[in-house]
Amino acid sequence: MISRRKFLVRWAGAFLALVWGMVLRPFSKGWADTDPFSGTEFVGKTRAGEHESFYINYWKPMRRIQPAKWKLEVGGLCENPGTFTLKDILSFPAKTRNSRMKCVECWSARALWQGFSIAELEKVVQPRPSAIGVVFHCADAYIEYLSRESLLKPETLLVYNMNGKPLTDEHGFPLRIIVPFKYGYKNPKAILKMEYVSEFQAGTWSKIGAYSMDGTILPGTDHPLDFGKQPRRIPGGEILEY
Ligand SMILES: Nc1nc2c(c(=O)[nH]1)N[C@H]1C(S)=C(S)[C@@H](COP(=O)(O)O)O[C@H]1N2
Ligand SMILES: [Mo]
Repeated sequence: MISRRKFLVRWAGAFLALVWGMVLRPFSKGWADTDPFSGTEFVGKTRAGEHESFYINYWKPMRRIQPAKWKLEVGGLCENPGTFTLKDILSFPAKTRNSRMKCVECWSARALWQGFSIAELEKVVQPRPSAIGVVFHCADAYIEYLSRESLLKPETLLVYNMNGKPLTDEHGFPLRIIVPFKYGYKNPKAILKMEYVSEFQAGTWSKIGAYSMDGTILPGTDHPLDFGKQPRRIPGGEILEY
């Protein structure tokens, strides 16, 4: 019940943003602000999320994002940089994929993710040939880099729904990326900006932890939360076995 209510509240927010943009904004010049956050409530690292088989990880406590004010900014090395509202995002052809997210700190969990391919976004923004990757800037000041090669793989999606419902703030509302063959730290949440760049950049987590900058899942042992943390061997790459 709660999630249904949240769902309605969120998309009602997006609708209000549209009305605001079309009808009210022209009459309120100078008043509109671009801060996508609301209030003083913070989202942080927790082990008690709404999707019980997931832990929640945020680098820094993050103020909740207000759907009506959020826009995805896409810029850097592209011919046609722009901003996208929630409504714009939802109008891309939807794709759904069931995949496991594997955190480098032992745990993993599986979910059904819905979103769209980066190729659809690129049709609009038209990255320059010199753009080899994207730096993602997130609402908690987290930064992560992904090569365009990884971004354009069919298993990679920009995601707004998790298990059939809009992402919760905890899991990265309104938009995150799922790259199932890379560790969780290469799956940035609560994305504010995508910047097309010509050079690799180290992400937040690979700078603070002793983990690879590339983030491809290595062979080893996994402790899936949805299987009671029972250890399982993994061969490396996306976990397809369970
Ligand atoms: N913005 C942001 N995205 C992030 C992180 C973060 O700290 N900030 N942590 C990453 C890490 S280390 C993991 S394991 C996953 C966890 O995803 P979840 O919180 O939805 O379970 O988010 C990734 N995306
Ligand atoms: Mo992680």
